[in-house]
Amino acid sequence: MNDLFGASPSQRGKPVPVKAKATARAGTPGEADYTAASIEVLEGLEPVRRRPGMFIGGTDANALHHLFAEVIDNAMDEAVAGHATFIEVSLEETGFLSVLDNGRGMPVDPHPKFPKKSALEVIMTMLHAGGKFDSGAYETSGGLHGVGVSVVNALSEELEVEVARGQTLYRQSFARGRPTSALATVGKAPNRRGTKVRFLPDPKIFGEKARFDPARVFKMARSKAYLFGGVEIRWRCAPSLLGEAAKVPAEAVFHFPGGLKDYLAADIEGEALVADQVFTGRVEKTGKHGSVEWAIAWLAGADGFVHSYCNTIPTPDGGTHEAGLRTALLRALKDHAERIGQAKRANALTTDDVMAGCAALISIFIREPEFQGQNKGRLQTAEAARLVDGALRDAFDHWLAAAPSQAARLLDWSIERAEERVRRRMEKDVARKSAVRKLRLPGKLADCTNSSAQGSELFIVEGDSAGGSAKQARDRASQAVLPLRGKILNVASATRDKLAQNQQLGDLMQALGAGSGAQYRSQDLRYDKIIIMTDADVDGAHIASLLITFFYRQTPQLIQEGHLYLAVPPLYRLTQGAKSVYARDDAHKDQLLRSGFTGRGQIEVSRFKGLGEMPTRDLRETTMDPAKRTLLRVAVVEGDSASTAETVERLMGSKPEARFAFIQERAPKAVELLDV
Ligand code: 1YM
Repeated sequence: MNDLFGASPSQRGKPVPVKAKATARAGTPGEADYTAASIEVLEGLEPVRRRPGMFIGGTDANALHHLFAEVIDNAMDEAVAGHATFIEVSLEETGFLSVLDNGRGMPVDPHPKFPKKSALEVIMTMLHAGGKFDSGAYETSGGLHGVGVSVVNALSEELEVEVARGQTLYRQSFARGRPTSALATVGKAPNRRGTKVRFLPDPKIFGEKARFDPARVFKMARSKAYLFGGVEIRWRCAPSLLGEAAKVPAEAVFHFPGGLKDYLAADIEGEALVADQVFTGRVEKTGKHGSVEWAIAWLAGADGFVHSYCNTIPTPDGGTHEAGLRTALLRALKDHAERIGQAKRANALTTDDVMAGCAALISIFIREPEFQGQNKGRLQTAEAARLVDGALRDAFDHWLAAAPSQAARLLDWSIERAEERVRRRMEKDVARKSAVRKLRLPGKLADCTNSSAQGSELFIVEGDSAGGSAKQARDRASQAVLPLRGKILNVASATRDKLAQNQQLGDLMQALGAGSGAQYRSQDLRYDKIIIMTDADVDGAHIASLLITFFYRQTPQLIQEGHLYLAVPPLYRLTQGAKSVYARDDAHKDQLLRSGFTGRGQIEVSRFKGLGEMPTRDLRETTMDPAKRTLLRVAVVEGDSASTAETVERLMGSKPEARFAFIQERAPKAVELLDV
């Protein structure tokens, strides 16, 4: 393992965004900055083994890979702080995973509070408060958001640490968090420095079959190199762990000086973009503020994504830095629209419209980040929003101004998304409204099961007993039945208030679903045919005329469009032997009797008192079955609408003398009346 400590500090890469705490504070570089006292010790590791979920969020594959994240994050901290230039990750056939860096090396001097122990042993065997170090002691904090490498140690069957520091190589071994050897000097380490942590996760915690997934570890390691362009990450994996067609190589070196720009390019390779240029940039640390790096493109044909990071730690649940990104992009785009005289068009834009199809990577480095949520996957630090918003808004302003045609394309594209969004919401509203309308159907209505109006029929019947018969006789799929009780209100003579309060007519309107008067919408009508089915007597005719008047006054369009019908139930049944026929009215009955019917024997005549007393089969066959029934369509004679209105008013209106005059005019012709 000695030979792994290859590079010297002089090989360090370009300046890094965040300076090490000690360097920044005391102005003296290197390992002398460390004071063991800055490690705040809490307690032993027993709680970690007893309740691992409290520390790493579970014991599943995610938790297992968190162990790796913790270790590599410590090495990344060292690189980001400017002390290390490369990191090596190797996955061994035995299941051991090792991470090495060429940083300062973990401190090995005696710990002031525990003079018998080295700082290294304290780091590895004790839980530490609020991060690895006391507040302000360290610029970045990685890993499990502060739980520390001692948690990895506690959950490893075996773990060994090697430190090359002060020209000397040290080693100490542990099992399940307890030292199995003292910190030992194992040799000289001239021109070498750094830390190596090699560990095997404990099968008692993660299960016998738990193994690191090479592809996942590979991706995590490569991601770190993208997130911090100043580090080189060397990858090695035992070939036996890789399948034959493995996409993961046994060895690789990751070094991406282009940082997030390279990362995004790899992520969206082959995708068509809305604007051909990618919006990238970085703002280095200024004063006490952190630094920001981003790469953003808009995909023309695919869903977008935002991947955010804080101190190279992924924040899959977003947080304040993502919020800053969204507001910056929206505001800058709206400002740009205003500058080019398009403010009105851009007015309706929201962050969702700008973020649709937006593929964004954002990485920030700040001191003492605070994470939130079950898995600590959300950044909470409020300052991060201001940091990102400030950095991105200016930069995006410039980017838009510098490339007007790209900016125009992006603006148009976002406005289209906004229009699409408004359209979708309206469609949803309409769907919701009709769902609500359906829900509020009157209780008396026995609706049909077909949801579409096409081919559906509504039978309006008089009274509950007729309603019961009609419900039995109907075809449930296409025929609905609404029973009304007794005589309905006469619309032509009622006041508006009375009309509005009338429950029966209210039920009818609700069942129809299309509204009335100026609000009538024929596309909302829930049935194709509205069939008035009243008894074949004078009362039935009166109720039918009241209903027709109602439709004529309230929903004339429904009549004009041919939706209103009258059913023609029979008044008599004539039986001769096994044969039955039905007669519509007296004239029809007489005609049948005169013809002598056709069968043999005496003809028996029965008069139906009402639909409610008609046997189900008879009602179905004579009146409701579309294949056998007769329907009369109610129509307003074309070209004569003025006289129709006049007649309706005369017969149904509020002046009884008009009706009386009508009867008097026609009295001489009323021969039949004497018959009753
Ligand atoms: C393979 C994992 O852990 N490297 C590492 C860890 C530390 C240091 C350097 C380090 C930090 C400081 C001073 C400091 C750690 N230090 C501590 C503690 N690689 C890996 N490299 N000297 C060395 O922050 O001041 C914990 S880890 F607690 F000592 F600060």
